[in-house]
Amino acid sequence: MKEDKWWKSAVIYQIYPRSFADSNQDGIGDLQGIISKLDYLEKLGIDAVWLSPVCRSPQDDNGYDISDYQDIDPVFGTLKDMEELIREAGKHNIRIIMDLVLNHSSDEHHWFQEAKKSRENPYHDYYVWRDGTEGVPPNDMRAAFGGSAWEWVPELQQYYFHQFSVKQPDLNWENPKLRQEIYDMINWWTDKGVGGFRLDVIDQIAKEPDKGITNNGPRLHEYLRELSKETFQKADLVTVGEAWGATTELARLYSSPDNSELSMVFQFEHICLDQIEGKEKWDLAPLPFLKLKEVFARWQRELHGKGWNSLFWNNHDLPRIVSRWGNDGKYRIESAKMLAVLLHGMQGTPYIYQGEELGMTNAAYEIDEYRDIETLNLYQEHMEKGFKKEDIMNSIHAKSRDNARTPMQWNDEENAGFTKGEPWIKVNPNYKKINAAQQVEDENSVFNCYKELIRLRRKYSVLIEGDFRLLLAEDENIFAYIREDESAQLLVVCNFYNKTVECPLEESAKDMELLICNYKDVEQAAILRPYEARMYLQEK
Ligand code: TEU
Ligand code: CA
Repeated sequence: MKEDKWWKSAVIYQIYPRSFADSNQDGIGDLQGIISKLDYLEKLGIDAVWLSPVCRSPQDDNGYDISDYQDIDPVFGTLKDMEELIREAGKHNIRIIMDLVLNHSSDEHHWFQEAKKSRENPYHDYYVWRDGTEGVPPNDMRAAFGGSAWEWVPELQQYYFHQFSVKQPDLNWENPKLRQEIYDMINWWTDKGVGGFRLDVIDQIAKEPDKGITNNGPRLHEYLRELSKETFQKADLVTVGEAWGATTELARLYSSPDNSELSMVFQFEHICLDQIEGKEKWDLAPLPFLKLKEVFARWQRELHGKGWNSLFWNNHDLPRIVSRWGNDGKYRIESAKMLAVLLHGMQGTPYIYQGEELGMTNAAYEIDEYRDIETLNLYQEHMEKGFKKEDIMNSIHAKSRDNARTPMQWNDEENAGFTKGEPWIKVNPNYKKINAAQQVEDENSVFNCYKELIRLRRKYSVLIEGDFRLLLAEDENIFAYIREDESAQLLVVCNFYNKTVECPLEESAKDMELLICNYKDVEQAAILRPYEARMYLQEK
C-alpha cells in the first residue's frame, strides 16, 4: 500500500473522557477509566484515540475552557496518568491525539488573571480588548452560547471579546509572544509522545471583531503555516482542525499534501443540511437527500489527490446519527450499519465517536436532566422569547450536544457499567438493550460491523487510494458510489430509507465479490430492503 502517511489508512476513535469510563466512582469518566478500556479499543481495531480536553479547567464548557495547558484537570487524573495512558496505548498500537483549544482560554487561566489587572500588564494583549462605555458594546456580535460577544470589565473601562462563553475569552493571535507560548506548549506535549492534535475552532483564531469577522480571517493561513512549521512538522503527527467555515477550496489549503498546514479538517457542510437555510441548528428541517449525496461527492472529488478528507457522522457536539438520519426504532441495527458502510467506503480518515460503534441513540430527557451550557442557555433564551416549551424541547431532543454525552454503555449492570457512583449526567435508559458486552462477541452486532470495516480498510488499498464516482445521483432512496484504483473496483450501495426499493445496479454487481452486507442473507440483488447496505469488490 503506497499511502505516504500513517493516518491515511488509520481509523480514529473519539473519546469524551467525562462520559467514557469512571475508575474512582465520582460519576465522572477519567484517564484511568480509559486505560482500563484499551483492550476493548484494540479489539475494535482503531489506530488512534482523539481525547476531548483533559487539561486543567473550571469545566464551564466541559473542558473547552482551559486554565492550564500543561496540567491535567484533577477530575480526570494527573500528568502521571496521562503519561501512563500514552505509554499503555502505545503498547496496544494506539496513538493518543490531544484536543487543543487555541482560539480561547478559560478566564481562570493565569494569563487572563494577569491581563485583566491593567492595560499595561505584559499579558494584557494576550486577549482582545476594546475601550468603551458600559452598556454600549463595540458592536452587536453575538457569542455562540447566547448574549453579546463583548464582556465589560469596569476596572479597566474596557470590553473583552469572547466567541463562546463569558468564561472563554478569545486569545489574541496577533501577539507573537502569545503564539510562541502556544508553540512551546505544543512541543512540550509532542515530547511526551502524543501522536497528534485536534484543533478546536481553528478557523476562528484570525478573528477581526471590528469588521465582524469570526472564521476565515485574513491572517488565518499565515498563522497556520507558522504554527505547523514551529510544531507539527517537527514530528510524525496527525493534525485535524475543526473548521465550521471550511469550503473544499479552503480545505485544499488546510490539508495540502505539501504538509504546510494540517493533515485534514472537520468540515460541516453535510452536518448543516437538516436545518432551515441561514438559521440555527435548532430550526429543524428534513434532510435533503440528493443534496447530501452532492455534498459528499463534491468533497470526495475536489480533495482527491489535492488534500485529505475526514469522514464523520458524530462527535461530542452532534446528535447521534442513528437517531438523526437512521432509524433508532425497528431498524436501529440495520440503519446504524448502513451509515457505517456508507461512510467507511469513502476516501479519507474515518472517525468513530464513542458509542457510535454500538448504535447508541439520542436521549429525550426532561430539561432538568440536561447539563450542556449551550442547551441550557438556548432553553432560557427561547423561553424568555415566548417560544412554546414543546417546540423548544423538540429542538433540544433532536440537536442537544448532550445526546452525544450520555455515558458510554458498557454492559447491562447499574449505570451501564460506566460508574458505581452517581453519573454526572443520566445514563440513557436503553442501556440494557444497547451495550458493548452483548455486542463484542455477537458477529451480527453493530460493533462487529465497524470492526470488519476497519479490517477491510487495512486490507484493500482501493479504500485508501481509490477515486470516487457517485452513481444514481437523482435516485431519491439509494446512495451508491464506485471507488477505483489500479488494484480494484469497489461498489457501495445503500438504501438510505425505511422501505424496500429496486436496485438498478444488479448487473454491475453480478460478477463482484460481496465484502459486507447488513442483512444476514442477500436474497435478491435486484432489491434493497429497508436500510440495506452492501459493499462489493472486484480485484483487477
Ligand atoms: O465547537 C465549536 C462550535 O462552534 C460548536 O460549539 C458548535 O457551534 C455547536 O456545537 C453547534 O451546536 C468547539 C467544541 O467542539 C465545542 O465542544 C466547544 O463548546 C466550542 O468549540 C468552544 O470551545
Ligand atoms: Ca472519575
